[in-house]
Amino acid sequence: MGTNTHFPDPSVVREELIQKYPAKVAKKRSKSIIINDPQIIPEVQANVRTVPGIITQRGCSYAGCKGVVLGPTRDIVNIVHGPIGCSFYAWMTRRNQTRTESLMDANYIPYCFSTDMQEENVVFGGEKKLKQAIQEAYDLFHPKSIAIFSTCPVGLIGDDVHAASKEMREKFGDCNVFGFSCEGYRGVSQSAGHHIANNGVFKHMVGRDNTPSEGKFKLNLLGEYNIGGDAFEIERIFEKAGLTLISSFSGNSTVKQLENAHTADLNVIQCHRSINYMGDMMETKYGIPWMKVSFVGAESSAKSLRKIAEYFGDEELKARVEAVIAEEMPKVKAIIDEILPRTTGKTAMLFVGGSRAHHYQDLFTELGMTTVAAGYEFAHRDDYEGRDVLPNIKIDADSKNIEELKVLPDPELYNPRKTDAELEALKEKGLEINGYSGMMQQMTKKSLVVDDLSHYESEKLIEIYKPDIFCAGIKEKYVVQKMGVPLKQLHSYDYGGPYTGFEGAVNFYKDIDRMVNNPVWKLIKAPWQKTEATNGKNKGLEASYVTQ
Ligand code: CFM
Repeated sequence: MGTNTHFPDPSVVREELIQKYPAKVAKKRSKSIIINDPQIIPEVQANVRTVPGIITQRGCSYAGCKGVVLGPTRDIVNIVHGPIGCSFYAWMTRRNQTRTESLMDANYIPYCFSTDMQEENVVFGGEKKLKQAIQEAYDLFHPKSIAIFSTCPVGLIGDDVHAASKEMREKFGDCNVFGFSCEGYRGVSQSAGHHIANNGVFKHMVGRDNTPSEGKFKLNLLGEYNIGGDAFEIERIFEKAGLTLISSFSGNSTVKQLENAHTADLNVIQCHRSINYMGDMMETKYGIPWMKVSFVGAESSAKSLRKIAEYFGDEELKARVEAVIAEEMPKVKAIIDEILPRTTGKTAMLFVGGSRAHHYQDLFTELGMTTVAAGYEFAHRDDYEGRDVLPNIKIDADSKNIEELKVLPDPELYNPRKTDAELEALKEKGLEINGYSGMMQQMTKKSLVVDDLSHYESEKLIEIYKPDIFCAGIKEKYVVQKMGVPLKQLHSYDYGGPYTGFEGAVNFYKDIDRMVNNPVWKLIKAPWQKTEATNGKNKGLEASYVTQ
C-alpha cells in the first residue's frame, strides 16, 4: 500500500496527543501510539492497565464473559450474581439477536436474571441467595443449563460460585449448572472475561453431546455474535454454499449446538480476540484445525468462502461457492457503483473492541475510503502485529490472573482432520491455518495505530485529522457528533445491520453514504471553530475539556 500524502505528519500528531500528559503518563501512552509501517510492523503496547484517571473506552471482565461470549446463546439461563446495576447495563444493549426454530423453543435472552445483591449479602455472604436464585430459575424454566457470573463484590467477599453451582447441578441432575469467576477486576479489560468464558464453555459444554452430526462439510463459526443479525446473513450464505454449521460461538446458538461442536471438521474464526483460545483448545483436544476468516465486506466474504472450500478440497463445493459468489456479487456491485463516487477519497477512524477496528477497514476500502487511524480497546499485540509475536509477549501479573487450561488430546475423540502435510499444503496456498496476521499489515504506511485510545486523545485526533466519519461506541457517539463528525457505532450498529456478508455490505454502504454525505454536519461548529468566542489571547479551544 502506498503512502497517503494528505495525512498530517504522524510523528507531530503523536507528540501532540501526549504533550499535555504528565511525563510518566506521556511515556507510557507513547508506547501505545504507533506510526504504522506494514513492511516492518512496529511493536504496539497493548493489553496493559489503563492509567488511572484517563477516560478509557474499555469495559470489564464480567462484560466480556457474560455479555460477549455467553450472552448470545438463547437457552442458557445466565444469572448474574451481584448488585442489580451490573445486570441492568448488560441487559439487551448489545443487540445480539437470536431466532428460535419454533415458538415453543426456549429463549431467555430478553430476561434479566440477577441475585440483586444487597448490603446484607455483601456483609454476611451471598451464597444462600445465589442458591435460592438458581432454584427459582430451575423451577420456573427447567432450562438445560444455568450459568452463574461473578461480579466484583462476589470476589471481594469470597462467595464460592463454583461450589454453589456444583451443589445445585448434583441436586437437579438434569440441568448443567456452572459458574464463572469473571469479576470485573479480573483483568485489564473485557478481554480477560473472554478467556475465562472460553475456558468455562470448553470445560462445561463442548464435548457433552457425542451424537454424530450430519453433513458433508461441517464447520463451526467462532467469534460471531449475531449483532444486528450478522450471523443470520452468514447462515444464509453457508446454507446456499452447502456448508453445514454445527455451532456458532455464540451468535444465534443453543446449548445443544455448543455441546456438539466437537463433531465439526473445521473451526473458522472471525473475531480472533474473543475466541482464539477455543480454537486452540479444540484443535489440541479433538484435532479440529482453525482458520481465520472474515465475513465483513463483500470481497472478504467471497475470499473466506473460497478459503473454506479450499480447506475441504472438494471440487463440487468449490463450484458451488463460485456459483454463490457469482450470484451475490452483481447485486453488491450495482449498489457500490452508484455510491462509490460520493464516498471515494473520504477518511475514517475506527476505535472499537478487539476485532472490528480491523475488519471494518475492508468495508471502507470497498467504499474507496482511507482509514487514517485505528485501534482496539482491549486487543493484544497479536491482533495488531499478527500471531507470530505470541512467543515474544511478556506475561505480566494481570495475565497470570487468568487460568490457562491444560488441554490434552482426548483419548477417544482426538481425530486430526488433516495431516500435518495437508495443513502445510493449505498454508502454502495462502490459507491462514491456525494463524492471524493482524491489523497493521493491512493499514497504510504512516497511518496511526492507537491502543486503548483515551477520550482526550479521541478529541485531539478529530481536531487534527477532521475525519469524515468516526467509528466507536455509545460512550463516544454524542461527544464526537457535537464536534461535527458523524459517529457510526460499530458495537451495536446504532439501529442498523446486518453488516456481514453480501447483503450486509450493501446495508453498510448505504448507511455510510447517508452519514458522510449528510449536509447537517457542516452546520455544526466544532469547539475549535469557535475561536471568536475567546478574547483574542487564547488560540481557541483545543480538546474540549482542557481548561485554558
Ligand atoms: Fe470480538 Fe465482538 Fe469485537 Fe468483542 Fe465487544 Fe462486540 Fe466489539 Mo462491542 S467479541 S472483540 S468484546 S467482535 S461487544 S461483538 S462490538 S467491543 S470489536
